[in-house]
Amino acid sequence: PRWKKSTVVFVLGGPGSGKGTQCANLVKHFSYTHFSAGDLLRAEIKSGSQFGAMIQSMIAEGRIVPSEITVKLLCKAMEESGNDKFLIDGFPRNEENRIVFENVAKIEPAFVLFFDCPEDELERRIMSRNQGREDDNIETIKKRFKVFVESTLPIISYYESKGKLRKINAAKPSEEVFEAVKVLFAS
Ligand code: UP5
Ligand code: MG
Repeated sequence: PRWKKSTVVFVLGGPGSGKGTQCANLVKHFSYTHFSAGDLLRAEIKSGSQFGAMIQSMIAEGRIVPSEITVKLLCKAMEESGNDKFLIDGFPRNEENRIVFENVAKIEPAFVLFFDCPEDELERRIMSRNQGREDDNIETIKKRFKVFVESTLPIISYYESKGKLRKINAAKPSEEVFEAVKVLFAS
């Protein structure tokens, strides 16, 4: 399929770091299609899939859903999109995610955006939004932070060691963050 030769940018950062916000900004200026792995998983729960209950309980605990499920959803979304440039937001979250994606999709990211932001600011942002997400409560937020530090930070270091990491200070106002992000796509 056409998407196998696609350009992929992974968008990583702690919970509430602005991945979704900045991807929404990017698609207005550049010809990328945005997929949030978390959004795809939440849609899978709503669709009545056989894995729905399992996915739901894992998200409620801030745990990382098995790679096979997430990678399948991402590949299906890419295939159906008709585009060949993708922002993949919130994935890969651990080494297993990264390896399964590489093996199944056979795509290496062009680069990896990392939205760096202190935990207290992330907590403020998540607690002050009201989107009805089941994982937006203080207990689950703490678990999401812990999983981010233990499982996702090593992935970020991996891409840094490969020279693929583009680190952005995400603690600034959204417009300023976007100015820094835009530059990376303009070149
Ligand atoms: N906001 C944004 N930018 C701001 C700024 N610069 N200044 C001030 N406020 C800012 O933003 C969060 C909030 O902050 C919003 O109210 C926004 O207006 C404001 P948002 O853009 O939504 O941040 P984002 O990083 O997208 O936050 P999100 O909560 O979506 O991140 P998570 O990584 O926690 O959530 P995700 O949906 O990716 O994953 C949820 C769960 O799904 C995971 O915990 C896991 O259980 C599961 N999952 C997997 O298992 N595998 C996957 O591959 C992906 C997810
Ligand atoms: Mg998001």
